[in-house]
Amino acid sequence: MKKHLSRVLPLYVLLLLFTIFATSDATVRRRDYTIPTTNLELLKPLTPITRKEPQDVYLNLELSYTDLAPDGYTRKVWTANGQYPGPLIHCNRGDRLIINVTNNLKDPATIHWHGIFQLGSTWYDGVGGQTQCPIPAGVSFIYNYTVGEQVGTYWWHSHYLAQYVDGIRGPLIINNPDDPYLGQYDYEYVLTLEDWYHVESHNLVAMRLAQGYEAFNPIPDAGLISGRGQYNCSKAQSGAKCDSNNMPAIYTVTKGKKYRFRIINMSAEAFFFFSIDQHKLKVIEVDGVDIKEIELSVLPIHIGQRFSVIVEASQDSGSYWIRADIPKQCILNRNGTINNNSDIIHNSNITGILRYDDASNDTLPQSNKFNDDWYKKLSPCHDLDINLIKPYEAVAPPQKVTDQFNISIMIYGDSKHTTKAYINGQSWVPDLKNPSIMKIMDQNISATEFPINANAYMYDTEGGAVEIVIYNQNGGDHPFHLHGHNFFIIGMGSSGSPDASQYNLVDPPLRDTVTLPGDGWAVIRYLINNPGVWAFHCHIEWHVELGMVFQLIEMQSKLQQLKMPPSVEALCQPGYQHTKRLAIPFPDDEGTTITPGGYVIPNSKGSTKRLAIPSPDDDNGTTITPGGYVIPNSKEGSTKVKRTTERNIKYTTKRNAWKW
Ligand SMILES: [Cu+2]
Repeated sequence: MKKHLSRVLPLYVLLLLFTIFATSDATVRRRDYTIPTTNLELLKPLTPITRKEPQDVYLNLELSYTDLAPDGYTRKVWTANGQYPGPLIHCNRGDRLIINVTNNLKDPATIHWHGIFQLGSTWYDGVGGQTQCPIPAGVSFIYNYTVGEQVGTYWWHSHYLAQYVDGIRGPLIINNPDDPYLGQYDYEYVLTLEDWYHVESHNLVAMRLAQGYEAFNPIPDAGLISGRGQYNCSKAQSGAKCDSNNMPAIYTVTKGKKYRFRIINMSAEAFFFFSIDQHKLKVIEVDGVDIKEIELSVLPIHIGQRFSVIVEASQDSGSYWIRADIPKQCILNRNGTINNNSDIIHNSNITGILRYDDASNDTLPQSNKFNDDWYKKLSPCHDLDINLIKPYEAVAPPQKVTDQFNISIMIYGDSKHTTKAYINGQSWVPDLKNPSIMKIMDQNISATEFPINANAYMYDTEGGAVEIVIYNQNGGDHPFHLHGHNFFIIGMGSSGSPDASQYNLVDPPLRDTVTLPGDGWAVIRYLINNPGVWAFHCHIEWHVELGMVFQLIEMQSKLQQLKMPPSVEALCQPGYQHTKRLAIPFPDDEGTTITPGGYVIPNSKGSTKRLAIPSPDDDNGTTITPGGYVIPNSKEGSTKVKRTTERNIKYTTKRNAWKW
């Protein structure tokens, strides 16, 4: 019977194909897509911000569990405001973001603002074990910082264990009122790329770290574009709620118009080659820095990296594939690798659709992938050549170095056959109950006295410059992300070792995430101007869990003179986790409205009438005014205490200050 079937089946398939084509005039019929319940706002053009003046932006992020099916497979997603991807945060240069995070999960949580410098506000950087104690379950905490002079494309995500992989992540866009490319596009879109797992991250981490496990990182089940993807439900276990006809991300364009796409890779594991069939990408921004335009047909993007590209809707009206291909070489796999039966091994070409608004929505794109020199020039899992990225305003990197560090990266199994990642021989262990910031600012402990597994590297030369030479002694590629700064990439190589005479000290790219090639190296420099505790880590989340993290303690003596907001200290109080608190209403909540995205729209009196923002210890009566002052409670007296923020720390941030 089996033999008979195998002979007859191909005939049936042929007959079926013939029927489809014969009845559809050789066009491919639209699949009867199911509309997913994911966040739709990314598929709409950004509402332009027309004001020039900075404002206070109020936002509620409520973390909770929501059953969603981003790729058609329903699972418990860890969400902010019940949405996946999380709410889009859109603000202006200079705005103050006042974000009330209410943790209604059963686990602690933190939120990190990826790429934001936190100039003078390191305690709001959101790294558990480094810049704060995690927000306990049931507790609200307000992150309150300005984005300063930064503009461009960023994102936010949980920085507690591998929580962001379960869904707590979203875009953060800072509008530039003086955007040099403003006249060159008509609309803006945000587009996120994510790999997606059906198993919750804590289970995957447990398997990855299990004794005797010597294979690779968990293989994703699917890939998503702006939170949408497809999954072959025949692979799902029986009883799963699964729909193979999940609708992909569809971006609508009007012929003749130009679109700025802000592309963010928010993955745990995946590198992507991004492209749109028959539409060239004019790259104008890399990791928050405007660059001289480069025209590409395909864009390499590793985890944590961002690009803005201008796409002109200049082709024949129709539908075109948006492609996010994961090259096979970039998902390491061998026998025994977690989830190595995943469909993504066979189909790692993730797709969305670019559709002209006058095109029929009845047909699937029939466009073909670019087949030009760019694919030959680019190597899988590696960054865009650093020699191609030229900042819009060329800025010279520091010519002299005051503090130099050599860092080597390794991954290997220890004597107990447990795989760990090592930074100069040490695997990072977070001290969640007493993070670095508390040790330094609260207990006056110098970073030189930190335990060796804190992986702390210290420099205290105000106005000096750091150089970090990172050697990758592992064969895999690692996208390293630095908090608190972006950096000049003055050299990079896939083999050999750095040669200082070859460094670009004239016009190197500025990024905050650099991919270390397997067995290669990179050399970065940046100015010492932001006192804080800054994580530097591989953004492959599984490698973070293996310990591929170190922390840079910048200007400790300055840090010790600053005063941390009491609300941050309060998170570390023993027993704090037992205090059940509900969401903190913003003070003028009478008459305000909160949008589905969590934005607080002021009442008719206007935002200037807002009096005070209660901080999480408002039980004690402490308040923070919009001016950034902490008003202590009655027990501590009513004297206004000036809060230490960037407002009373002087920095030279002028661009020409980089010249030495
Ligand atoms: Cu890594």
